[in-house]
Amino acid sequence: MQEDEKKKVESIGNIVESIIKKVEIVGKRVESVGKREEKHEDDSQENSKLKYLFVYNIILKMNGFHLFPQAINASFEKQIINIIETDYRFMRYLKTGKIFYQMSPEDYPVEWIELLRIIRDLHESCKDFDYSLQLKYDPGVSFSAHYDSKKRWDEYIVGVNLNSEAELYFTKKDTKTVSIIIPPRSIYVLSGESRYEWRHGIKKVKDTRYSITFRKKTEFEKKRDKE
Ligand SMILES: O=C(O)CCC(=O)C(=O)O
Repeated sequence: MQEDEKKKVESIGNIVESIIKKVEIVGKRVESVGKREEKHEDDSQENSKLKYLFVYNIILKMNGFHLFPQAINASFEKQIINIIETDYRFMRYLKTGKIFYQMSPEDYPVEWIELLRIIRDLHESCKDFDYSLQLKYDPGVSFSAHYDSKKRWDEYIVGVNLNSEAELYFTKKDTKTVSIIIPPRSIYVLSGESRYEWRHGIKKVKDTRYSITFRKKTEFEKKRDKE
């Protein structure tokens, strides 16, 4: 590479790095605003919903990623965790340390129906989910970066983050990793670029964390189900 080309690449690298730093700072600010707001938690989430959607979409410049902090209230969160902890119908233990079980709509508890209603209200494209995956992360457990299968799942993937905050990170070849702290009781959406162009993962959690991800099956997956 020519010397001046190298310099250009370096200076672009510096710019990207400074943008990422800004994203991290904004992420921390959003988090602390979130914490302050939790103290005054009530059921009218309309304002914060719009604010967070704006911050993440504009600053991250990652098309298709949405984060909705305080999407559910603390008592509903407790109810959901209690179900995950006590419903052993489908429980499996993974080598990675995660505990997980999958569900189809016919097995959804009523709370899952309510969750789907909340999700639909947050984002109109998040509907017709016919698969849910429950995960429990003990402290120190992580989920390495991956793409969710295009073949098996439709575009919109929704994650519900419960009990503790988590660091959700995105990686892409030749691009610096982007990390976002997602607070407990938040809901995130992966679609578009954030779903297809970036791999996502969860860094080792500090405290026990639960997540539920909702997906919509593709025709391929529906056929596979029947076999
Ligand atoms: O626990 C999470 O929020 C992430 C789960 C995930 O990435 C997956 O199920 O593919």
